[in-house]
Amino acid sequence: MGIVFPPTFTFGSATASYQIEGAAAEGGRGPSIWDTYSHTPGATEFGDTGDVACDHYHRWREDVQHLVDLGVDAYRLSIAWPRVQPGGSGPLNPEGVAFYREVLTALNEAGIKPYVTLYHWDLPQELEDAGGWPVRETALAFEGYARAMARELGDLVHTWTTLNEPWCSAYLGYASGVHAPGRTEPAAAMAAVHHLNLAHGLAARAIREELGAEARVSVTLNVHQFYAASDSPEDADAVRQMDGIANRAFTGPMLDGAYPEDLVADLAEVTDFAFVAEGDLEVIHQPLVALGLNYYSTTYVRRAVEGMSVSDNAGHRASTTSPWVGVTTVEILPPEGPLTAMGWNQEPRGLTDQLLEFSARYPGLPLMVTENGAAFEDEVSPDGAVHDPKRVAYLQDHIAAVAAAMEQGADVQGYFAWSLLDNFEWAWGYARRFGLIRVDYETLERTWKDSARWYARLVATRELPEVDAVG
Ligand code: PNW
Repeated sequence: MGIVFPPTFTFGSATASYQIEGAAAEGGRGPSIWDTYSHTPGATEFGDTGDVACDHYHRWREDVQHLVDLGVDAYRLSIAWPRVQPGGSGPLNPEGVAFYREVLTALNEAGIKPYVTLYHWDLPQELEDAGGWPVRETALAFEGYARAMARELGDLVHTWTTLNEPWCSAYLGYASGVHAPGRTEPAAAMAAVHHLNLAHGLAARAIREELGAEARVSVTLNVHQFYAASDSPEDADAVRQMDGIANRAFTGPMLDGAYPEDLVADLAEVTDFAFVAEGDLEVIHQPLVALGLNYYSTTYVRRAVEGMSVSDNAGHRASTTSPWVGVTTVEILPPEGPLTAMGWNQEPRGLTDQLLEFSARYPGLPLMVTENGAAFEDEVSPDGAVHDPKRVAYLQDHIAAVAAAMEQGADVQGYFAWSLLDNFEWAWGYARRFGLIRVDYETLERTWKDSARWYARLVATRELPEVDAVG
């Protein structure tokens, strides 16, 4: 018999607004930084944009039916801020709010718990024009938006997630520039880190002010799971430094109430942290019902003499500017083993380690795996079936890794497969497919891959079957 998950464990799947909705200029939606960026020549693979994406805006009923057929307990979706508040502040767009009310109502009627992310990277363009995340006003605008959503949708949302992966928003958006808005300003990226942290705290507080102390509020981080290339103290220090800039820059203020001293010292030549105003750290340090972790792969680092590799295992398109602000003497080793189509390694033990490390460091804070999955070059059989054994093996091994952490005492409450559908994979456009369900971008037809059938069986039985290891 395989591993059995308790009935209280939440199995779900996840998407994000810009990656699936399309209808970019419909229903009163305003432009976001991803509209601007994806329409900039050379920014995305093949010039792909989210103008149509999976056309979920028009096909959402069908997609909810797929969730029903998968049998998932929960669905993690995000709200497009410019769809509900086109300018990022000021009046709401009733048509946009009505769209999400309809979707959320259908989910509730189907018994699927909506996990709603307020920010999965589609910042209203007007706010970027006024400075974007490097300026404090953006965090204040986010508080207003979060409060408005709590009022408008609070009766329909199971769990609120303030931000998705602020690491990507700050460092890919403002340091390496491979994500919108495509800026390459390391000092501004650090200001963005802080204003994203502040936005999280302000939003968490506002949601509880609107809905009561028992409102379920969380945040999702892409914690990088670093390992040292050797057991030398130098390489251990490389891990410490990378963990500081990548992970503790967020977990420090959010979970411990302060920026780590070693991070502040490491960044002395980049920033003096003058953007931290009196009282900010108290605002950011909010109680959470759970911490969301998005996990895909591991990263090996070593201390280098000078300069660092820009082949940084991030699976994004080449940039000459590093996302690793202030880091000049760390080298990221090339990933090893069978890689996914993103060029990411497959190392499930990293997920077990990460869950155990967080449960040891933050006892009493439940954990949720809010994204996990893999892109592979799926093949469509002549009969139309999509056999994706590598994705099945990846999911199998990583869900087993979650179970291993739980057996060792980690309080993991759920797992969301990324993604429900093939979708707009940011800078990679439609050239990378993460879906359980295939999308034909000509016809927009949805086809279940083998992994979708496999996942539906897992959700129904709660039992992880034995399969071959990752190959
Ligand atoms: C996450 N990196 O993105 C996002 O939350 C999803 O929207 C996305 O589709 C998924 O993972 C797969 O990529 C990331 O460069 C994008 O390290 C880039 C990186 C990490 C996560």
